[in-house]
Amino acid sequence: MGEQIKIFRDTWAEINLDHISYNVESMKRHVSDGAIVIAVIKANGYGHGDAAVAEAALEAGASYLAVATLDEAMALRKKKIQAPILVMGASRPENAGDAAKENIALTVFQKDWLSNAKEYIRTGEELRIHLKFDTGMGRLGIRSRNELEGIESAAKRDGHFLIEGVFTHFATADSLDNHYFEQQLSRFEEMIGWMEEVPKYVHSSNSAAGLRFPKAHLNAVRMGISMYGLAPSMEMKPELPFPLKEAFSLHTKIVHVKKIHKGEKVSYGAAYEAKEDEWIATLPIGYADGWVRKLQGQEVLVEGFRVPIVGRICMDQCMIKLPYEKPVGTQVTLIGEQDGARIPVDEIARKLETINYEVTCMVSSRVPRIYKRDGLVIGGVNYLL
Ligand code: PMH
Repeated sequence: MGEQIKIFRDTWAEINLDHISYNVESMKRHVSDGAIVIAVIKANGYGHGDAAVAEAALEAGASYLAVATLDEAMALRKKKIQAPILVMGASRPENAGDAAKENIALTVFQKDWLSNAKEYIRTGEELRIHLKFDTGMGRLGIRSRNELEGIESAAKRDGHFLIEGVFTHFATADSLDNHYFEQQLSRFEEMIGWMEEVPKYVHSSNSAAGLRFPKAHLNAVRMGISMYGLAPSMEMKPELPFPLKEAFSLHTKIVHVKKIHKGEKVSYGAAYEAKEDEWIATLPIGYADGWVRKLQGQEVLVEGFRVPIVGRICMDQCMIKLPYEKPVGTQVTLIGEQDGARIPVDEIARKLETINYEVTCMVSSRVPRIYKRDGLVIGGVNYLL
């Protein structure tokens, strides 16, 4: 960061790193004594950018990073991120040596995996592993005492592995009905009781459990969506223990403006027809940027006023209807704040009948990310260049 970023296009996502810091600091204060914050930065930091978010989170008090794949962890190492990293998804045993070499911890839940993996770890090197328990998510993990004992003893017998952690994942922590969450937590506690030795990190909480259930903090909380300032679910919003500050915003600039006459058409299918003389502006953002076709009709902000997207969204462009003429170069905000008005990520999620997680992730790598601190640009990434 700090270097000048080259962008040849007027569409960009802006990431407010002060908000990431604030969210992490708030969670750090909120978690139980002695528990660490693991910053979840998989999927390019939920679309915000992996390295920039990692640096901000570590500076604000997170002490561990988590990603989904070994490639994501390797990408962070390449960007000189030195903090401990856990790969939470499945990795190939053939890559155990690559992970050990880069001091990346892998998730393990099969005994066979261990016997295959040890062939790939050089003598003198040790792979840190976190055992994953399936307590009810039904995705990855050890389910029985038999499996656990087999894996734990195999890992301990072999000098290539260090069991650094054990974890599980909640399926319903963001739902106000706590029944299934309680069931999963009890099962996790029961399974930990089966271990010969409890490892250094015992973790179960995602953002929802981190925010709602101190008893599930154990000694690490995996903070994903709330770090980005977004609530894990709509129903949880009224009971957040501290306010969250959204970090993501999306902007573009008008590249063309024209007046069209009553009856004239706009975009593919000629499906939009002017009802009167109308000012139509073209924006250089489309579905290849993640601004998907279903967002037709969604409003955007121009000088703090809401105006609609009209006609079909194209691959690289879409059109909006203006109340009156605006010059080329006028900034348009698709997500975030402008002149006191605001389009939150959740509004886009609602329009798309999805969750906020999906919205920031879907803004494609064609859109550069710009990083701001104290309102000033301090760096950015253009994934194309
Ligand atoms: N831990 C694991 C194992 C996860 O899969 C996730 C998010 C988190 C922690 C962080 O959760 P949070 O963002 O709610 O804080 N995983 C996913 C997922 O697989 N789909 O959406 C979010």
